[in-house]
Amino acid sequence: MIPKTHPRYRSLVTREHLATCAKTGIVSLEGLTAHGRGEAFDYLLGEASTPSALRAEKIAAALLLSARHPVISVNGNTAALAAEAIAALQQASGSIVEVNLFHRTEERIDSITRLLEKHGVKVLSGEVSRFIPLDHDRGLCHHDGMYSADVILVPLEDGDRAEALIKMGKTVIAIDLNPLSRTTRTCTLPVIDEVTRAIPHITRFCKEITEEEIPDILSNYTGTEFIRDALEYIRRKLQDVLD
Ligand code: PTJ
Repeated sequence: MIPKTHPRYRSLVTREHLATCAKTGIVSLEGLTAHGRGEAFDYLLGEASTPSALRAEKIAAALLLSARHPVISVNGNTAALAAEAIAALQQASGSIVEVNLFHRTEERIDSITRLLEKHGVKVLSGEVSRFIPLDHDRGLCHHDGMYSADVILVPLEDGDRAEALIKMGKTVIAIDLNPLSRTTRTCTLPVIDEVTRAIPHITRFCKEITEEEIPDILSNYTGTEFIRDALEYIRRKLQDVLD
């Protein structure tokens, strides 16, 4: 049992939860190592949403609200960590939710879908095809989901799919704690924040933003500014320790 008084209580409980989800196949074993990498960057980012991340989350909300066909792509880690939060974001943004896995098996698709549905998410079902030109199973998606989407939110992406989706002309919002990852550098809008903080923030902004505000929110941003901000934040934090 993890004592509530432990200084790293939240982190330990999250790890325990992910380990349990790995035993049931919701999270892949590789997903556990991916989480560890995320935790390391979260440490460097102060384990809190930076002002820059909050600005990205507001822009993400505006992109989803103004989309013709917004889609949220969910993998094992995201479902395990944020199923309830995804239900709230789906409702606030009117997005379609599609399960898309790197380590794809039909069993994992089923158990992740069931977990999401238990928390109130409406999950797109039916046939998938290799609509995304990739050599691995993340290329499999639904015609009425990602294939038809104009804006796609991809939490904890594994890299090359963001690039393929951009080439298909889509606007890609990534949630990824690693400011140097290929996903972060390739996507349209990197949200450099922890997924369980980022999704509720985007949901809150979806509820707060008015239609009139959207053009202004979307008028002036580049993905690289959020990468610079995160790296600068980490640099200052390290400098404080060294001084
Ligand atoms: O469930 P599957 O089969 O689709 O597999 C999912 C994983 C996560 C294994 C797969 O997508 C993968 O291998 O991802 P990567 O390439 O390790 O990338 C995941 C990125 O997410 C890394 O840059 C991590 O820093 C980041 N990350 C990990 N945990 C979090 C996170 N970002 C935000 N919040 C987190 N909790």
